[in-house]
Parts: sequence; structure tokens; C-alpha cells
Amino acid sequence: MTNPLVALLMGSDSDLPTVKEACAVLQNFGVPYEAHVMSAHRSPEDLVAYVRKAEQTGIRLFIAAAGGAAHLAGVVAAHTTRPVIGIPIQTNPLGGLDSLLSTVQMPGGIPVATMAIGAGGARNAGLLAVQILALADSSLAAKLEEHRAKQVEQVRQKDKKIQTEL
Ligand code: RP5
Repeated sequence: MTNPLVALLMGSDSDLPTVKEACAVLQNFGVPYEAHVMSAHRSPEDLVAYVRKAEQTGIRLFIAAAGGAAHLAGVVAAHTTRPVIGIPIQTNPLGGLDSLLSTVQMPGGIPVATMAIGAGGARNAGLLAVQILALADSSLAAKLEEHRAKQVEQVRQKDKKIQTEL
């Protein structure tokens, strides 16, 4: 994509099914992004070099998804003053609680906006990114309003539907 505004990083390609939820949101809102596999543990030097360069190429914010001892979002945040949104990936051994705590328990001074575990969290990561960008983009802000209105309508439709089923 040309001139990406959001960098979406994941610790492994095994995180991709969850990360795709965030991609879908950014695509729906027409926000240009780029996505990469980059690991805080397995390729730490590549990660730091990427984050430092990304600021120069116009990346406004980062989304980082990782599982287990999930340090990706925290390490990204340590190397940038741009906003960082963390997605804790659901894991087999501990259900993602490991990822959640590793991502959310940042020391004071280096914030990571940590989402819920799993697909809903990834969707919210996309939406939060759009909300941050919408602060300086009125057409994006209008799209967010539309999105919320659509959501209300969907809930009303669901309510109507269950009335016929009960
Ligand atoms: C983390 O380790 C990744 O973010 C992934 O969630 C987890 C497992 O990675 P793989 O063993 O599937 O490559 O760094």
C-alpha cells in the first residue's frame, strides 16, 4: 500500500488469523497500512531498525500482536513516541492470559493501549487506530459515526429477530 499510516506487526505468522480482523477494519475505513512478521525475541534487531525507520516513512501509529511472553508491543513502544496498540494473542497452554499480562503490565512511562484477547481485541485495535487518526481527519470521523449507527441498527435487528423466535 502507498503511504501507510499504520504499521501492523505480529510476532509470528501463526498470529495472522487474529491480525486479519484488524486488517479488515483498516481496509473498511480506507486506512493505508503495512503488516509484517517481526519478533521482539527472535529478530530483535530487525524490529528496532524497522520501528526507527517507520517514523520517518510516515507511520503514525503501531499495532502489535503477540502471544505467550508477548513483549512485541512493549518493545515497539520503548522505541517510539507514537501510539502503540497491543493485541494479546490467544494461546493454547494458557488461553492468552499470558499474552494479556505480558502486553498490559507496562511500567509507568511507556504506555501500550492493550486490547482484549483474540478476535474482538484485534477488531478493536483496528477501530482504535481509526479513532486516533480521525482526530485529524474529519472524513474518517464521519465514517466512524456511520459505523456506530450501523451497529445500533444491527442490534435492533437482532432484538427483533429473537422476538419471533421466543
Ligand atoms: C510469539 O510466539 C508469537 O507472537 C506467537 O503468538 C507465539 C508463537 O509463535 P510460533 O511458535 O507459532 O511461531 O512470539
